[in-house]
Amino acid sequence: VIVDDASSVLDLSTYDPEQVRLMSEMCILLDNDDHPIGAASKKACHQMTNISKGMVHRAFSVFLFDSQNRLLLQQRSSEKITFPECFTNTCCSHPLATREELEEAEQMGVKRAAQRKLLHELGIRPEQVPLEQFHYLTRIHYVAPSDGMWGEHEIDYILFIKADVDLNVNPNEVMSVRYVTMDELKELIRTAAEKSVKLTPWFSLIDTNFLYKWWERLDDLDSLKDHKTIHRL
Ligand code: DMA
Ligand code: MN
Repeated sequence: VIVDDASSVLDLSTYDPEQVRLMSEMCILLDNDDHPIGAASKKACHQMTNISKGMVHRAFSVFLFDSQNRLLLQQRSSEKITFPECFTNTCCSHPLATREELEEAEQMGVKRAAQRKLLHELGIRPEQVPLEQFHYLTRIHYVAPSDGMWGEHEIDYILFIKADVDLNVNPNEVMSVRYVTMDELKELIRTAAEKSVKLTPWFSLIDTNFLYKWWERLDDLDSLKDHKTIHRL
């Protein structure tokens, strides 16, 4: 299946041109059990009209911790078409429908995509985040509307990495960054609504269901890895 944009009539002219350009990236279409069944543009994958028909794509979410075990958060830029200005985990995106990023052995495809986007969004050089240092924990399957037209419907690979990195933030992607301790993140989330701080839905889901039990065991993640289950949240 190749879904191209001929079938997609949504007008993007009111959005940021760089973010519009990225909407033509080709994402990996999946069945509900994470088997690739084709490719479709990022634009098509994130349209609620397609999501309502069951279209689901592959994604990853990176959680990067420094040597003091603090988590790097990002606030998405106002230019983002989905979930602008929301606070979220270090970096999220999609492996592309290319040979390199489709590779499933050792989850090399999603790890390559993670390295590519850590550089693109945050300016983190690949040698500071080597592929073999990503810990793949598990997968979550979720659907979440953004606004009327746009949303997410993904099977999301959760990747943890511990690394001290140099940042060179891309302002088209990221409005701000901040390292937080566990207590600081709990406080941020507890007070988010009253302070009008917006959080992405996937970050809230991971926070509620998994984050702290993994974070407490950062130096011993192997026993927590679950590569069989797709958690339907
Ligand atoms: C998509 O993230 C991935 C997840 C897990 C929601 P994104 O909207 O930040 O993707 P991109 O950076 O490619 O726009
Ligand atoms: Mn997506």
